[in-house]
Amino acid sequence: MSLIRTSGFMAAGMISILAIASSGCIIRTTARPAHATVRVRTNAPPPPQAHATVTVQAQQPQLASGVTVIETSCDPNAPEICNGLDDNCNGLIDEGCGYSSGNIQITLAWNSGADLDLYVTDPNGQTLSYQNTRVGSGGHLDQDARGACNPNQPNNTIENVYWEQPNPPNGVYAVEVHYWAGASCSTRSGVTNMTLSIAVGGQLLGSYSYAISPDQRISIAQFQI
Ligand SMILES: [Ca+2]
Ligand SMILES: [Ca+2]
Ligand SMILES: [Ca+2]
Repeated sequence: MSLIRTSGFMAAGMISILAIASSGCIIRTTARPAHATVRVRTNAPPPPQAHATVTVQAQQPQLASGVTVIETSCDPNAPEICNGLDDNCNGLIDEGCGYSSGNIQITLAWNSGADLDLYVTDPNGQTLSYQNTRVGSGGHLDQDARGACNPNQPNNTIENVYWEQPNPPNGVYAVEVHYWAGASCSTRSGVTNMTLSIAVGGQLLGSYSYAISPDQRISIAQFQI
């Protein structure tokens, strides 16, 4: 077991959120405190160094207009529903919904018939999306939704990315969302409320809410491990 405490942005073992946000949750209205520290126990299987512990430090988020941080009320007895949030506060987003968690999980959910697309770029510069569902670092987009407005699938307003590798590469992960505007079946939904949640090492780093417009592409968050 090792304990790594870091303060520099590029230091190994640190995860920093450069998320766009103010606060909320059931919605706070003030910014997430800078330098909040969260301890994460990785759930990587042995060996080596099973159950290594790292300290995660969130830096001052970079805020963008219109984005809020969602803070779910933490109830371990709550039912986990398929909504892009960690309802039961166990660090896994939507477990049991047919898509996977891992040492990195990023889940997008929305509430209209629009076709939103999740993009996650790994530290190697490879981007996961519906067009490229696996990358060499172990990332996998295992839940794609509303492709060309397809309504015939479970959880058809949720997209999910996770890392199958127990030890994803260190570096910066960048998360973007695009509102596909290639057909009226998508754009007629107009401005759409979406939620993005990120978990690393079995710890929820944050959930973010944003109202996205047709054809908009937004960089929601970057984090570093
Ligand atoms: Ca959960
Ligand atoms: Ca949930
Ligand atoms: Ca989609």
